Formats: sequence, structure tokens, C-alpha cells
Amino acid sequence: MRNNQLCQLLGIQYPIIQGAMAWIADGFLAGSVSRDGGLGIIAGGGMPPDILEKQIRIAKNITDKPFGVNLMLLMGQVEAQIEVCIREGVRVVTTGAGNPGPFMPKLKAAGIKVIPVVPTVALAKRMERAGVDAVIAEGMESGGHIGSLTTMVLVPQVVEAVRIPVIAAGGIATGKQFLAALALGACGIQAGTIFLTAEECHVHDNYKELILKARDRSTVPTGAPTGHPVRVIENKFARQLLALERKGAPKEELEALGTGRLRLAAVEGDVVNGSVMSGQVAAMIHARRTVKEILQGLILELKEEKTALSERISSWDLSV
Ligand code: TUI
Repeated sequence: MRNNQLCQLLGIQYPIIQGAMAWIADGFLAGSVSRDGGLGIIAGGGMPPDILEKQIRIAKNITDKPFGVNLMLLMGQVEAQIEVCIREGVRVVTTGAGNPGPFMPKLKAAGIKVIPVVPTVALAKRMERAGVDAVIAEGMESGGHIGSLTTMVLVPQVVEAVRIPVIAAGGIATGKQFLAALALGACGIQAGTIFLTAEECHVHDNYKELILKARDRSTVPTGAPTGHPVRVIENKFARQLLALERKGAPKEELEALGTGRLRLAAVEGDVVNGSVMSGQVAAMIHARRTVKEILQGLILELKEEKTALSERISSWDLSV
């Protein structure tokens, strides 16, 4: 999109970033999103460097356009993952669950655009000072590891606090929500949950079915006592975890119970005992579509909603 800050920064057609989803967002999904005009992201979280290299090559075989890699800073092997990104010529790195400050010199020296996810205004400011290219302000409507502020409240405050481009994430799966994000001052969006039911998404079919069946209150935040709250679809595993949390089980026990659960759901398809991470917008996802249909659908809806909204408002008397 001409004149859009994010499209210019990243060299992409639509200001839409596909959110990284650990064990789900592979080179095939990321390559497909970038091929079709967005910015695809390979979820590096927990990926050994040699597997990450393979996934980067899968994306490169699909498209010559830029795509990114997400580094989950809570997990190990980040330095080795960065070496792979530099060697393979990855052009964008997004980060989650921590402060990428220590890795900035290396990433910037390699000409990589760095875009951290920030859950607070303070972190957004700190990241701007550290020299990042943009920030993703992620509200607690998102799936997986979340902060405590909503998109509606976080995004305009981050926009006010920094001069770099701000991308909104959390609770965005339709043109109306895209338009709202732009109204809050963001120059683009990151969306993860919307891609879970994409044909090019390799997550287990049982996981996709649960997303398609979700209703407004189907997700719950778990893990608050560990300091790392995680939004998941409420299932047997989530209920067990929440019951233990209510009983005041020690942090270590709660963390141990969570280990391997995302892989169990996403790869093995055990959506009863596994962790089915999802944003609240799962309730608004009703169909399996191709990545191209999802991206073009968002842009078409955005255009329609913009016209409808301006027509609606222009008929009001706004005099004060
Ligand atoms: O990272 C995410 N979402 C994720 S990561 C993930 S993988 C996982 N697997 C098992 C258990 C838990 C997670 C699933 N979803 N989103 C980005 C995000 N980053 N959300 C919140 C933050 C964050 C939190 C604190 C970013 C920075 C931060 O900074 C703390 C500091 O250092 O000041």
C-alpha cells in the first residue's frame, strides 16, 4: 500500500503481519503469507537452530518477498537462532516475551529490521531508545502469552509515547477491527488466530475445529500466578490448571504441568489434555480459507467498513 509506513519499512503490499505461533507458524505458513502480500513470520520459539534453518529455506522456496522470524526470549538458543537468521539473510525479526536489547547491536549490524512485541508503554519507550524499527503493541485479547492491558487501551498510549511505527495486535480478525486499530493510531496490524484455520496452516485439524467452534467466552487466561499468563481455549487441561491455581499450587508445579502441552495440542491433536492457545477472536472465525482469501478479505472489509463508517458519521450533527 502506497504511503503506508509499515509497507514502506518492510517492503510489503499489505500492512498485515502474521503473528508467530509456536509449534504452528512454520516456513510454509510464513512463506505463503509473504507470497500473498503480508509479512509471514516463522515462530522460532523453542526451535533448534538446524530446524529453524530448514523452515527459513522452506519459506524462501515459496517466495522472494521478505518474511520474518520470531524469537521467543523466554526460551533458550536465541543467540544460535540469530546466527541462523543472519546467515540466511532474514530481513525482519520480531521478539516476544522479553527485552531484545542485548541482541540489538548484532541484529542491526546485519541490517535486520527489529520489531519487538510490547505489552506496556514503558517497554515501548525503552525499545525505541534501544533503536528498534517499530513496535507491536499487543493487547490481552491475544492468544498465548499475554500482558494485562487491552488493545483498545494500550495501542493509543503507545502511539502517543513513541515516534516509531506502531502495529496493533490482539483482537483483530475482521475489517472492522482492522479499521479500529488504524483509528487508534496504528499503521498496521499483527494477527495470529485468523491464520489458525488457513489451509496453509499445518496445525492439527482437531485444533482448527476447536477454533471454528469457539464462542465469545471460549478462551481463558491461565498461569497468572506464574507471572506468565497464557490465553487458551477452555478445555479439560485449562480447567485442571485453573483449579490448581485457585488452590495456590506452587509456581514450579504449575509450570511443570504446562510443559509440552502446546505441542500436544498443535502437533498431536490432543485438544483435551493439550494447551489450545488462541485469541478471543476465535469466536469470529467461521471458515477455513486460504491465506490469500484471508489477506484479501481483510483489505476488502477494511475498505468497505471505512466507507460505511464515514457515511454513518457524516449523517450525524457533530456540532458542539
Ligand atoms: O510471546 C507472545 N506470545 C506467545 S509466546 C508463546 S510460546 C509459550 N509456550 C508455552 C508457554 C508459554 C508460552 C505463546 N504465545 N506474545 C508476545 C508477548 N510478549 N506478550 C507479552 C510479551 C512480553 C512480556 C514481557 C514482552 C516483553 C516483556 O518484557 C518483560 C521485560 O523484560 O521487561
